[in-house]
Amino acid sequence: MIQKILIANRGEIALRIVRACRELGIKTLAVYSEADVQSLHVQLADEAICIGGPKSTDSYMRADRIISAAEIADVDAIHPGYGFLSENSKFAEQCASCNIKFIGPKAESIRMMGDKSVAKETVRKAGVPIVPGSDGPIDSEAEAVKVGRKIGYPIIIKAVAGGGGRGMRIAHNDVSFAKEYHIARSEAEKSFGNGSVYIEKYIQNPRHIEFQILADSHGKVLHLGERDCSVQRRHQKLIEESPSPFLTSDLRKRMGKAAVRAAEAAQYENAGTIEFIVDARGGFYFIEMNTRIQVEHPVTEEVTGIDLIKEQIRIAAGEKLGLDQNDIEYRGHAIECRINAEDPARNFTPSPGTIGLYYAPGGHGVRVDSHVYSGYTIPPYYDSMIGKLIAHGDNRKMALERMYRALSEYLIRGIKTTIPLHKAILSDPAFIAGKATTAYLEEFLSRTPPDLF
Ligand code: MV4
Repeated sequence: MIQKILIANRGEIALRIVRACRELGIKTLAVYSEADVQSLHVQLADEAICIGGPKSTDSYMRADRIISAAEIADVDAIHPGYGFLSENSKFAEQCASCNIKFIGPKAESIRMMGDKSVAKETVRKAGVPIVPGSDGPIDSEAEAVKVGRKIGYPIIIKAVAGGGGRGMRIAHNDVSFAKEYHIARSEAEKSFGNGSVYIEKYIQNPRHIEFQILADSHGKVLHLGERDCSVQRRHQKLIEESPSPFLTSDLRKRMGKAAVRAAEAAQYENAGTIEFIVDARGGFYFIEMNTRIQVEHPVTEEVTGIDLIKEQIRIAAGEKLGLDQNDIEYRGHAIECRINAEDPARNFTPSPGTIGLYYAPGGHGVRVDSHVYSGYTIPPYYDSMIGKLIAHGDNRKMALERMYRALSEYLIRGIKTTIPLHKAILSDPAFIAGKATTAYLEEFLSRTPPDLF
């Protein structure tokens, strides 16, 4: 039985978890930094403990302080949200050794999927398609060039400990490849304390399509369909939607089966995401698994009607999934726009500060997940996402129209936000036609005068 949960996060996801717990009758403990006293999740949780200074390395990253708070308040479980300690296998282990349930996969699954090269090899053995490349890490320039010639250019070099696009380099010939190989190694060493890299054929302008997984502790693994996350800038997603306008029902079936096989190969438990890149011809390739709940999970919730945070908690409590794969029904279309405190017309410079008037949209098919309100001050210490606007409709056209309507109602005064950019994208024929690949946003920005957003 889980009676009380510590929420080891901040912002909208902390509030999202408080809300799920309330509905389940579970008590909540918020932990917060000195910069987050005003946050709605601190106000709405049953209890709150300040765990340190504003910087996340002094608070939300401090496993020792979080576990101390958990012991003091006598919680049964910790929900890590996304980011911070959510994919830290040592933290998951520490929770287990203190007899606190970590609401997420076993430490061993986190560790295995955290090594992107081991993850690839694990799912390959289970029959999941991967991008052609090196078998495991590459340890010398000579080996790099040899394997590079075999797979052919362009080639992408990725850090074994990377993920989410961090520490990737692209090379187009032997000369640049040798150079990029050394740069990638030293960057990986600096960023992750692990200089190990692997290489893959570089798939140009793919779509980024991921499958939501739920797996219980009794061995049942389900997928809940896909999210198309192709609209992104420097690996920060801006818009996500489900279903993907690119997938045929045949491709969706094959990718869904592959996603389930990938999770089974990792002996996965709880909510997770299998990331694929999909080329123009419909070839799909596993690239990595995210062993956490993701920012864009509401898109799947709106289409399937399944509350993913509640499912995470039930799974952690040892309950069996109540559904079979065939019971999952997909209704209509959902789209999410990330609302960031940034100025898109000034190269997305962060725009922290105090919100004056705040008015959030509502009405049929509109959902706002945000921890902010009129008079709230956005601290400069964390990432700039201040909320998510999600629209659901019977089909893609209706969801896009509803999203545009909701964006037009959304008032956030006093700071710059991505709202005007979203309105411009939702008016763009290429986006409306469902043609966006991962190259889309940059191309859109280069042909659109900034005064239009
Ligand atoms: C790739 C790729 C093309 N070819 N791998 C980006 C995030 C990380 N999860 C893996 N990513 C990619 N891996 C191969 N072999 C393209 C991406 C990619 C991407 C690359 C450059 C610019 C934007 C991108 C957006 C999504 C995915």
